[in-house]
Amino acid sequence: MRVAVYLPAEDKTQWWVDMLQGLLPGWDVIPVHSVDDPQSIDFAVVWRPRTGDLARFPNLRAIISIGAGIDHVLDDAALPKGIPIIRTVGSDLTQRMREYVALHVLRHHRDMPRQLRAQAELDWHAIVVPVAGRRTVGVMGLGNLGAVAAQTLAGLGFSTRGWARSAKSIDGVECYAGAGEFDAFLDGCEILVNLLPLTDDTRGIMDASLFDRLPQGACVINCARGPHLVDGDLLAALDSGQIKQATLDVFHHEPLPTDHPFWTHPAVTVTPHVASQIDAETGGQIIAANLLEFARSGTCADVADAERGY
Ligand code: NDP
Ligand code: OXD
Repeated sequence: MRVAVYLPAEDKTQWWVDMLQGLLPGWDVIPVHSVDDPQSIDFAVVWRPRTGDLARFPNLRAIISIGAGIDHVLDDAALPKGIPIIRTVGSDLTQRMREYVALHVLRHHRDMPRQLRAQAELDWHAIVVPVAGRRTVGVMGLGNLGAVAAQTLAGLGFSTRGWARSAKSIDGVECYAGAGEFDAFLDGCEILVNLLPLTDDTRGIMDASLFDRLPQGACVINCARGPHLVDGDLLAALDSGQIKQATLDVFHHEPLPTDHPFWTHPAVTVTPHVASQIDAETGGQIIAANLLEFARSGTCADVADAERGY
């Protein structure tokens, strides 16, 4: 079997090539830029492939996304149709996201930014917030990551809601489904976490109309994809006080351009797409196992639904 690997940084591509080669003895793993016989490629392992890279391989059996999202693959305007896309998921990823969501929800809940400002001003300023059970938090997206995040928040005692496309039942989480229940889900949500996949239906979902449906002073956390958020609408909502604080891990352009107002906004916390970056060695093992399973059986558990977009 021959595998072509592409990541935007060449040194990272070589690192993944070496690691996967070690995990797949007898296979041939090469960087996309070294492929001289495109017909021979069976699998492509990619993160943000360049337009047309994948279309070069006429005998491709599957595309492997180095990550849970497949939007970066579907973005390729020349993507060959009908090739299975396998996402990379696992307990390492869900655990990291669980930690990130708990950290930032608790930070907003306890108003840590205000508390830290008080310390900087040598101000003994006691902030007493409602107990978690009186704080309503909502998670948009109840898949691999969102369901675990919601369970974690419920476990911390928050009044927790979740929203997905289809109906769910998660212990301790009030679940809402579909566009028809979106308003009810948002109504009263004081801290909102986004864990949706980026699709035509969800692009721009975090806009002025969503912010207006949250209670005044709500906090938002975007750890899914940058284009879920309308940046200008968030800045306006922060300026008006409709939104009090935002934690953003993902952006329209990554790295976030140095002149972007989010970097210096006092009510915005920026993290560099690290909410849940899978440990590369664990990710490599998952990818190798998926490749072996797909080569053996023609499918594997982590094949995404490209039509649906996730
Ligand atoms: P899943 O595919 O497992 O789950 C997606 C969830 O979103 C499902 O519950 C789905 O509903 C719901 N959903 C999809 N479309 C809609 C819609 N139109 N309306 C309501 N709900 C919808 O995804 P994961 O949990 O694995 O990952 C989510 C996203 O997180 C990824 O796509 C990626 O963009 C991002 N991510 C970010 C990382 C980071 O470090 N910042 C790391 C990893 C992922 P249903 O269950 O009904 O289908
Ligand atoms: C992913 C990501 O999709 O890292 O896994 O964002």
